[in-house]
Amino acid sequence: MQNRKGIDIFEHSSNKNFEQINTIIGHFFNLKESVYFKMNSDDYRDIVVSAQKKLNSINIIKKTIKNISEELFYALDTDKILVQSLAYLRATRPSNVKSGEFIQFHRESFFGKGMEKCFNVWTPIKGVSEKNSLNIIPMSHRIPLSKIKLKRKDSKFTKRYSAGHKIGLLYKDMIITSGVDLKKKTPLVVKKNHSAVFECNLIHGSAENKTNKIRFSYDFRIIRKKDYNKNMFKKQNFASGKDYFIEL
Ligand SMILES: O=C(O)CCC(=O)C(=O)O
Ligand SMILES: [Fe+2]
Repeated sequence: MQNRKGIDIFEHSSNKNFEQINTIIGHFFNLKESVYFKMNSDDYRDIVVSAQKKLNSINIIKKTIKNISEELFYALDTDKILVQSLAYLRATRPSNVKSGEFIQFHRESFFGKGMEKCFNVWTPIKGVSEKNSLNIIPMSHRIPLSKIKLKRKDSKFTKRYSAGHKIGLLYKDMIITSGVDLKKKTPLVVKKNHSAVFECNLIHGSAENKTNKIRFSYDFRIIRKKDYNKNMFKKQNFASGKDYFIEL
């Protein structure tokens, strides 16, 4: 982003996408919420994987970019971008019924080389409020990586190559132990029909769901072509089976 805060919020030029997304959510989550609250993690995550597949089959990334392209390309100062080959659907249950369905505070570069220059496109769908939204640490994109101390830990909730891994949950947690004042966390409030776009270096996460409804949102990453170096992304994206970043 060209602005100081490393974050911008863009309104979609049409709400047709949201209608389609809500139909998909309604189709895959057609039972009473209490049924999902009782489900074990494997069964629940399989449903999220299926809904995520459907969401990607309607080209949700392309449609989202199209809807915000005017402001986005202006902010990035280019329309030459690559996009993640798959969007993650987040369907986080209330934390009093299930834990381990949100990601701790992080930068994308904690998990993969080359991600320092990317941007997150994060879009709420349903049931998102300041009580369960993604949190950000304002201005944290300016903290040099060398100042941040991390502890790596196997996840208690998610195994590698599992359904959880497919929906973007981590099989290894990276816990920030110093260098960032996590007390400064602020909920990212994004209105209906809007997407937040923020620098991947802006520390974000900890979207624990303190409401009694499932929180639905989707997200993907983009990068300017000039900042992309294919050699940095040797691994394929496990969930899509494709390169991490692809042409729009
Ligand atoms: O929505 C979430 O819980 C995580 C989102 C995230 O980490 C991202 O968009 O990069
Ligand atoms: Fe993230």
